[in-house]
Amino acid sequence: MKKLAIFALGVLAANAFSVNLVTNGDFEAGDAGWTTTGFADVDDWSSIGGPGTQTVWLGGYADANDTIAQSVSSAGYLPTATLTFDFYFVNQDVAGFDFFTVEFNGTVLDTIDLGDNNSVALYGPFAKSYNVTLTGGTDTIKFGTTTDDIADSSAFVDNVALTATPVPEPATMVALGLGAMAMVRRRRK
Ligand SMILES: [Ca+2]
Ligand SMILES: [Ca+2]
Repeated sequence: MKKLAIFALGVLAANAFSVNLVTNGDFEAGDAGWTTTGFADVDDWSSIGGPGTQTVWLGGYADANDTIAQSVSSAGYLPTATLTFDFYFVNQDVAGFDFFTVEFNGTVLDTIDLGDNNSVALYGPFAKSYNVTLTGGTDTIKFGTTTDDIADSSAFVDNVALTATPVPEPATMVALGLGAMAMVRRRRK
């Protein structure tokens, strides 16, 4: 019973204090907080993203190598975190030469083939979610799209969040412990 109570409090604490470390993850402030290369284009793609109007477009032209990245400080946060975002793509290829990648601290978390049936159709939104490990220092989220020289597929990203949990303060730990003990005592009466 005591273990259960402490576990329940721990879960409550984790949920109550989780925070998003990403700045301007919905791109409504343009590319503020983000670093872009190539022709990564934050603009009004309200027919694709949302809520809001601003979304980032990667690819969509020949020999594209577009990236958008953001570094955040994870000092004071537990290592276990979740990277989430909304993903859309326009398929415009016949042989799978256009790719979207998700990287965290230089490690590729996912590679998505954007082209294999030349449908020129919009797919999405797909709610993407990845478990990541924070360093407690600086962590970098990066999205990229590469295309070959014909049939130029596109990727769109919106609503990026890196959800982390602060390391509990000693005072919080004591309070949780006392709370758990109090719960156990009440149950024993
Ligand atoms: Ca947006
Ligand atoms: Ca292509």
